[in-house]
Amino acid sequence: MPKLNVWFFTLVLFTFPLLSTSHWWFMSQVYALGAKIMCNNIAGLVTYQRQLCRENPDVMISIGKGAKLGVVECQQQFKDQRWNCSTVARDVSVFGKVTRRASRESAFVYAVSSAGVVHEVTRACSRGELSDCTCDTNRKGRSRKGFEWGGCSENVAYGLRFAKLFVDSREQERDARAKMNLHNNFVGRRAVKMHTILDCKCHGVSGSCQVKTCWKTMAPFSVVGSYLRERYQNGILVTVDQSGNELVVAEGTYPAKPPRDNLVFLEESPDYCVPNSNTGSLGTTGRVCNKTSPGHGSCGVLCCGRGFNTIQVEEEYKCACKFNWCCYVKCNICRRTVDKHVCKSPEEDSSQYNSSGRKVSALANSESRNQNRPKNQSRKRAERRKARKNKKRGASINSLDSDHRDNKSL
Ligand SMILES: *[C@@H]1O[C@H](CO)[C@@H](O)[C@H](O)[C@H]1NC(C)=O
Ligand SMILES: *[C@@H]1O[C@H](CO)[C@@H](O)[C@H](O)[C@H]1NC(C)=O
Ligand SMILES: *[C@@H]1O[C@H](CO)[C@@H](O)[C@H](O)[C@H]1NC(C)=O
Ligand SMILES: CC(=O)N[C@H]1CO[C@H](CO)[C@@H](O)[C@@H]1O
Repeated sequence: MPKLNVWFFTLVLFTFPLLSTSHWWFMSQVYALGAKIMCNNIAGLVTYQRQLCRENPDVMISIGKGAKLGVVECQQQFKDQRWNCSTVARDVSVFGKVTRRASRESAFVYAVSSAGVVHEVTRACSRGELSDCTCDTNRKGRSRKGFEWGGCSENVAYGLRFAKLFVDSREQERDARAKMNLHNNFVGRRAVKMHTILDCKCHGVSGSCQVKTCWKTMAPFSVVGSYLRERYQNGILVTVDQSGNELVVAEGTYPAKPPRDNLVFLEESPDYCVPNSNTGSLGTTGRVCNKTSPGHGSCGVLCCGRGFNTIQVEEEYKCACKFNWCCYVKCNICRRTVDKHVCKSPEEDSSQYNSSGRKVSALANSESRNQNRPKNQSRKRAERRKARKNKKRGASINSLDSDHRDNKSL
């Protein structure tokens, strides 16, 4: 039974078109439709979640937005990795089978989505969109540090409480996986709490700051995302202890609880190099990689040593920009052809493997890519010949480009 996934998916889909429409318009729809009907139509909620939904229909939108925020941040954090947090369209679960496995990646997905829920619920509260929540009323009057509390201090406590109630209530089992999920949800929620910052404004004659008012606010969600990414890297393999009640570090000499701010997982991850329907790995065939990067996103890492093909794609860019008085910049759209490097499929790389599927040469030579594409090779050669000819005639093949560049510097 895929936990998290179904409600997660429905909420993401459900709220996706709303992100651009007016909240109030949507809320009126919710009330028109009736909270009961709405809540009964979100697939995959457990009984307690349906109850929370009916009692707090306004919060449900933030939960959906929070789940979406988590997905977007996950994809941002992992865009140059073998596992890129890709979602699987038309699967009832957003992440396909990845989250069914108790892997490090699942740990991240749980943490970042529960963090997203805290963030969005708290934000909605600050914007006055939730009937049941106000700005943090404890932050008023004079602070110990001598400034005045003002504005709206964000009520992270409310966001934390609601996210815990809603997201954690999915875990109805008492097994190791449920414990893993609860731990990672906690890490995600705490990440938001840890990254609140003080925002201040000065008042007084010519900015003398005689009076300073401050309020608590949440850091941009990308800060939380980067923090959780680091927690992912320091994730800990755990197992349950003999009593079956506690998660303990798997590779310890004596049973030790995992540190509470580390993500935990129960199963090692696949390498995500080749598609595998059991693990939810999509493989890296066709992924765009960076030929010059030594580390993340490099062709060596992303293509798993299979090598890459170089393709030419046409790209649009702004050119011939002119500054107009006053005050805007007008540009043309130009096109140029750029080289992109995309990972080979295992089949294309078959020469590198012998019959038992083992790699023959550890050095999957990236230059070998040329052998597979004699056509493009010859085309390129022809282009080069043409370029040389043009040069002789005193005209650059890039004459169009250089014109634009000249305009730009005017
Ligand atoms: C993520 O990886 C999958 C599988 O290789 C690929 O289809 C998808 O385009 C990738 N997404 C991004 C944003 O790179
Ligand atoms: C590729 O990696 C290099 C080195 O890290 C970097 O300077 C360059 O901007 C990257 N290129 C792309 C297209 O991301
Ligand atoms: C395939 O290559 C591996 C590694 O080089 C080697 O150990 C293995 O014996 C080879 N198998 C065959 C059938 O050639
Ligand atoms: C592998 C590769 O780059 N193939 C391209 C070679 O060029 C033709 C057009 O001439 C493209 O269609 C191929 O995709």
